[in-house]
Amino acid sequence: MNRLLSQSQVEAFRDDGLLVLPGFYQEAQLAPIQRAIYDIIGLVIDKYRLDIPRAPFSSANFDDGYQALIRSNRRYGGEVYDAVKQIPAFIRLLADPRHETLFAELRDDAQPAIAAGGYGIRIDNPFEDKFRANWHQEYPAQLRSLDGLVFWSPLVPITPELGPVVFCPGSHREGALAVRTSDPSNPEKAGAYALVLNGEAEYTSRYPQVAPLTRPGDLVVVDFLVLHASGFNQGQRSRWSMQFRYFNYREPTGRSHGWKGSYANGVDFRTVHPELCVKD
Ligand SMILES: O=C(O)CCC(=O)C(=O)O
Ligand SMILES: [Fe+2]
Repeated sequence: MNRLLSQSQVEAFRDDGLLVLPGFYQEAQLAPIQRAIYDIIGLVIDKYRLDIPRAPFSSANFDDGYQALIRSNRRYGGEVYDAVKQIPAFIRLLADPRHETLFAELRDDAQPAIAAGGYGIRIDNPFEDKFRANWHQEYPAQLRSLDGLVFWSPLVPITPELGPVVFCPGSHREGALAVRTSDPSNPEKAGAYALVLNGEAEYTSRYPQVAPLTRPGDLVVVDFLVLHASGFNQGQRSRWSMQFRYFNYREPTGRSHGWKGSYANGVDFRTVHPELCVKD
C-alpha cells in the first residue's frame, strides 16, 4: 500500500485529533462538483423565473448568482443545499479509496465504513446563525461508532471573514462528553444543531483554538471526539465546504448499538446514550 502520511503526521493526529493535508484532492476531482453546483443554481434560478445575471462558469465563481437567489427567497437556497449532496462527482469523491487508506494509517486494525447520511456540502451564508454548529463532538451528532473521522474540505478559499471552523486540538482525549439536547438560547435550532455541550466554557478553555485557513483541495481530518464549532460568516459570499464522515465497524461501542446513525437518520441520541444526556 502506498502510504499517504508520514510518521510525524500520524503522531500529530494522535496528539491533536486534527490534521490538515494541503492539496489532498486534485482539481480534476473538484471541478465537476463545482460545475454541477453552478448548473443546479441555474436550474433553480430558471425554475422561479428570476432575473439574475450570471457570469460563465469558472472554478472560482461556481456559486455566481447564489447570493441573489437567497436574497430573493431563502428557501431557494434550501433546494440547492438538498440537491448538491446528490451530485455524482461528489459521491465519487466521498468514496475515494484514499479515505480508507487514511483511516487505516490513522487507526490500527480499523474496518472503515461510510456513515450514511453523514456526508454533504455545507453552505454557510453570510450573517446567518440558524445552521451554525455550536461547540460539539461529532459522535453525538452522527453516532455510528465512537471511532470516526470527518473529512472536511472547502470549495472556496477560506478567509477570516468567512468564519473558518474553530477546533480545540487535543480535546479528543476527554472521551465522549455529555450534552444537553435543547438549546434555550437558540430556540430556532433543531436536532443535532440544538445539542449543547454540557460544561462548554470549561472544556473549551482547557485547549488552544485553531481555525485553519484552507483552500480548495485542502483536507482537514477531524477525530469524531475533537471539539469544534462553526465560525460566523461576515463575508460577502457563502462558505461552501464538503464533509465526508467515516466510522469504524470494529469499534466496540458502535458495534454494540448496531452502528446506529443519529439525528439525520431519525434516531434520537437520548435513546442510544441516555448516560451522555443531561436532563434540562
Ligand atoms: O463547517 C462547519 O461550519 C462545521 C463543520 C462541522 O462541524 C463538521 O464538518 O463536522
Ligand atoms: Fe462537526
